[in-house]
Amino acid sequence: MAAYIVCFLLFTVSLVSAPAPARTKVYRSDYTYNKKTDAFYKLHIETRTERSATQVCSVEGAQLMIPSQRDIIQLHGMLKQFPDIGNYVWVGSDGKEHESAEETPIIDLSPTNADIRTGFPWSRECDVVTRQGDVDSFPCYRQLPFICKVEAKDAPYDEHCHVFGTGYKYFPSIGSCYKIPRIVYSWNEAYADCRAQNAHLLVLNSETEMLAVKNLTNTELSVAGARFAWFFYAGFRADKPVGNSTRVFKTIFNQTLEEAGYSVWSPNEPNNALSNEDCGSVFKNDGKLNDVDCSQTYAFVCEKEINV
Ligand SMILES: *[C@@H]1O[C@H](CO)[C@@H](O)[C@H](O)[C@H]1NC(C)=O
Ligand SMILES: *[C@@H]1O[C@H](CO)[C@@H](O)[C@H](O)[C@H]1NC(C)=O
Ligand SMILES: *[C@@H]1O[C@H](CO)[C@@H](O)[C@H](O)[C@H]1NC(C)=O
Ligand SMILES: [Ca+2]
Ligand SMILES: [Ca+2]
Repeated sequence: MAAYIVCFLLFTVSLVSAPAPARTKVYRSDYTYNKKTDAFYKLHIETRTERSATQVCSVEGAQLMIPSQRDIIQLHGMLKQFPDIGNYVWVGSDGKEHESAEETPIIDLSPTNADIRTGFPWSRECDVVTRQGDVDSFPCYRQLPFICKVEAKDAPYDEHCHVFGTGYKYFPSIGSCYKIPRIVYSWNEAYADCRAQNAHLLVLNSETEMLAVKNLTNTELSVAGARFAWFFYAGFRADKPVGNSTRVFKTIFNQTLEEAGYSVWSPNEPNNALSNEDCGSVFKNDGKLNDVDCSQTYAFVCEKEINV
């Protein structure tokens, strides 16, 4: 009964809120739109150095938010949902000098002002916004949450592949678009990133598709920072085995590899090295499958079917 009432209310509300605006502004599903600034935002609560944060924003088609007053209001609202992530968030430089928010230690081993002026990397300061809405600075190598922003007019959308991103390559023989984002992530992060772009982690459905993807992984420049450069995360992983039953690998669409249409493992795989290789990857050399540790960072392939 209660469920019925909720359904009814939702239905009524959706009727009332129609008609929708002529063109709804949408971007990656992990970005929030702000009408006042006509821009999209994502507060990353995971911590990174300023340099690494800049890279993540860029891979998402955005940039580290250079804060205007309205942007700071947006950030303030977002921060309220996360009372426990500390007081500082990396933002892009507004070109002005700001006070350092870091307290000076009693014994100051940090470089002198002279060092700062000569630009030693360990003394470089980058901009943060505090919970109170002030712009301060912090040593750039510190790991902090960060906020990315892209103006609606600059937010990339690929009309052909129907994805929120650039650089997708269409393979007519497969009917899918593929991209290797220029960043390395854990399996979960890679899964989330493809999904947010309206794509998904690669699922191989045929030998032909394997060959096309092998071509892609062998022609694109390798992505720096991977645990091993010759593996790319793909959209399958093992269920936790019950008792001593054998592990079953399933795709992100809940199919076995056989059901999906491609199940050829690289020689001696899956080997479950260190008993923790529950995530799927494709091997650059032969295009075939390998199990890897889900927490390691690897490059990955996003896929979007367009003939459906
Ligand atoms: C990849 O595909 C291109 C174009 O179809 C082809 O010219 C090239 O030889 C292929 N490369 C590999 C490594 O298969
Ligand atoms: C599981 O392993 C245990 C101990 O290694 C063994 O006694 C048992 O028979 C196995 N069960 C099955 C279903 O293979
Ligand atoms: C996945 O498939 C299995 C067997 O085909 C089914 O029992 C299970 O409910 C499915 N899981 C989800 C989340 O759909
Ligand atoms: Ca596929
Ligand atoms: Ca393995």
